[in-house]
Amino acid sequence: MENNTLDLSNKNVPMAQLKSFHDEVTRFMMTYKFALDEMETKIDILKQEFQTLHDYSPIEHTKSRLKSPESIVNKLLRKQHEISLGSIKHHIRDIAGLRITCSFISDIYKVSEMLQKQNDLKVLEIKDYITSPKSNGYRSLHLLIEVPVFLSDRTEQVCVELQIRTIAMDFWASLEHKIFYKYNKDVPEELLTELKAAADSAASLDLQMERLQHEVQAIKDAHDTEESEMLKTIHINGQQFRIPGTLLDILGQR
Ligand code: 0O2
Repeated sequence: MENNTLDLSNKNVPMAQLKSFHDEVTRFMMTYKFALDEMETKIDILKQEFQTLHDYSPIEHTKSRLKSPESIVNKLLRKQHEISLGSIKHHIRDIAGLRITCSFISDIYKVSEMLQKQNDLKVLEIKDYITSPKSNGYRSLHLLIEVPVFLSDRTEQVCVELQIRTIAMDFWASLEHKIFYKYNKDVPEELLTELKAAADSAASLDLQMERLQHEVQAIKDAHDTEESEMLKTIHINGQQFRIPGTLLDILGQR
């Protein structure tokens, strides 16, 4: 083992070397967990702030996951890269994954913009599978983000993959994922066609919900304007009061 590279073909790796590699991997994986913790805190802050100020949050829920060492090694082998920590850091950018589920498509872009504005985060890549869905119907907004993780003796820039999607997109993707693995990635053609049709239905449901949300918002805005126009400000003994204009009419103070 040199430069944290483990030679998988060598069946006689000394125990001490294996232990040292294990410790290195554990420290390495911890930085991804910390990056996820930071991102989850950021999302939670946005969620709470929105909920408090607007009585509504664009974020429904989040789910994080760390890629298992087994899937990391499998991905490296599949892509024919060397098995080392440097190689993992360089080639596997979805070790830390955070999925954010929103109610509406517009919320996805709202959340993405809010995160892009945070100046401690660096956006490395954006893949918009909503404006350009994959051929199987997969839709989601992917952001590859570098998060600074402040450790005791250094700061590590750690990559986190964000997938932001609606509830309908998430429902479709989790079912498609299950089917894909059930058929060992060899899904029958007719099922693929049905899955594509289901993805299109989910997309049109998202559009319909977005339209409904705009209508509800317009009604609420009109109602709020009407209410605020009806309230008048009066001053009594230096103090300011907001009371309905009709009451002022009755009191003859208008
Ligand atoms: P898991 O188990 O969710 O982690 P790469 O990451 O380099 O292998 P690529 O194509 O550059 O591949 O990445 P991309 O397109 O950003 O997609 C990576 C992740 O998005 C996948 O991770 C899935 O989580 C999700 N994804 C992408 N396409 C599909 C799809 O067609 N169906 C579903 N259900 N999910 C998809 P993993 O590692 O494949 O899986």
